[in-house]
Amino acid sequence: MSDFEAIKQLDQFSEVCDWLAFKGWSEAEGGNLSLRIDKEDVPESLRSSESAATQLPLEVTAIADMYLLITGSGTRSRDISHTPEADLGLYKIAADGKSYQWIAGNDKPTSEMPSHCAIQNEFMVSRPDFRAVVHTHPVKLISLTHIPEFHDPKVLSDTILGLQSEARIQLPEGIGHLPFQVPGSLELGILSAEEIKYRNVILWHMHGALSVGTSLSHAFDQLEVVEKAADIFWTLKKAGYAVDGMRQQDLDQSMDYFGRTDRYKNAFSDKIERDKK
Ligand code: 2HA
Ligand code: ZN
Repeated sequence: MSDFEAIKQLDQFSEVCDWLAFKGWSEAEGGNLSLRIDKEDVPESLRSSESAATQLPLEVTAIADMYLLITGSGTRSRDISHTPEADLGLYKIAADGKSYQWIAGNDKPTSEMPSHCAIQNEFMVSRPDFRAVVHTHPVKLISLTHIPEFHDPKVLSDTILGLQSEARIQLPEGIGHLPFQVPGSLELGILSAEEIKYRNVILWHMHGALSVGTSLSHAFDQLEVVEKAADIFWTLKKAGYAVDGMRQQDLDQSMDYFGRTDRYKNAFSDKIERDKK
């Protein structure tokens, strides 16, 4: 076994990539993932690197000297569990947060590297127990972004997460929607990093979904919950039924029972504040 293969998080990584492929969410080369790995979990021989520094288009000082495992550009979700060392790269962020060094495995990171770095940086600033980012292309979620009224994330969240009685319990802060940005652009990364301060799942307009969590499995779980709720939406629509969802009193009672009322009621207060500016 190589030192790279000794990274214990590879199993979690492979399992989630397999599922993204099984679900049909990460078609062809679509989707990408990253995971912050604590120094103690990086095999000693892989803790430093002699490779040349690659400049980042943004400064990520909160993750200075930290390690990221990230999918390679052009890699396929369905291949990753078979060839993890060829498809996943281990990187170390420089001490000044302005560049990164490749350490082992794949050496050409995903085009969404700026988004992953911006989000990983934001985790350390505002929610340090978070360490995983999953981006993928679930069809029922992308379809929601084609509906103009869902460009308001409160309408989107209240409609979709009200269709199954546990969805809002899982995601009391709702889900976000970002207007179109060019895939892989720095703007997409910066806007995503701002959104994930408040919400764990964001839809990227006519592109896909982003989910963040304390582990890759946590991020994947949330996508399953939201995609299932979206599936209910489209199933009812296709059958010609109204999509009314849960009664408000049932939702309120559930939020109260699970101690989520404040998180639910304050769900979009950040957006109201930002819209005022
Ligand atoms: O990595 O999905 O958004 C392929 C993509 C880019
Ligand atoms: Zn994508």
